[in-house]
Amino acid sequence: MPVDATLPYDDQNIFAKILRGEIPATRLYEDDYALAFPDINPQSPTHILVIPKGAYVSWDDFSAHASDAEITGFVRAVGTVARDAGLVASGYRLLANAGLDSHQEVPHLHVHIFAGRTLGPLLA
Ligand code: IU
Repeated sequence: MPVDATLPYDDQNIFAKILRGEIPATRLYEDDYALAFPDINPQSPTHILVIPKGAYVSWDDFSAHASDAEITGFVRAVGTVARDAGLVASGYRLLANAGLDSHQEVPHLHVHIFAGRTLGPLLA
C-alpha cells in the first residue's frame, strides 16, 4: 500500500525497527547519519537501500526539517555506499519515492541504489 508522506512519522515502521535492531538486516554500511542494507526484494543484481538515522517520512520531510549535518551526512553516505560497492565504473541509479503517486511503501525516507545490469530509460 502506498503511504501518504504528509502523515506524521510512525516509529513502528519497518525501517525504524531495523534501525533500532528489532528486526535483523545485513548492515552494509553505518555511520552517525545513515544505515545501508540490501533490499529484501531486489529489482537489480545490486539493490541497496540507504536510510537516514533520523525520523523522516520522505525526501520532503527530510529536506525541510533535517539539520545541515544530517543532510550532508546522508548524502555523503549514499555516495560512500555506492563507491564501496564498486558501482562507480559501471554506473548506478538512485531513486527515492515520496508519497502516494510514487508508490512509496515504507514511511521512512530511503534511497534505492540500483546497479549490476543495464537499467534502461527511467520509468521504462
Ligand atoms: P518504496 O520506495 O517505499 O516503494 O520501497 C520500499 C522497498 O523496501 C521495497 O523495494 C521493498 O522490497 C523494501 N523492503 C525491504 O527491503 N525490507 C522490508 O522488510 C520491507 C520492504 I516491508
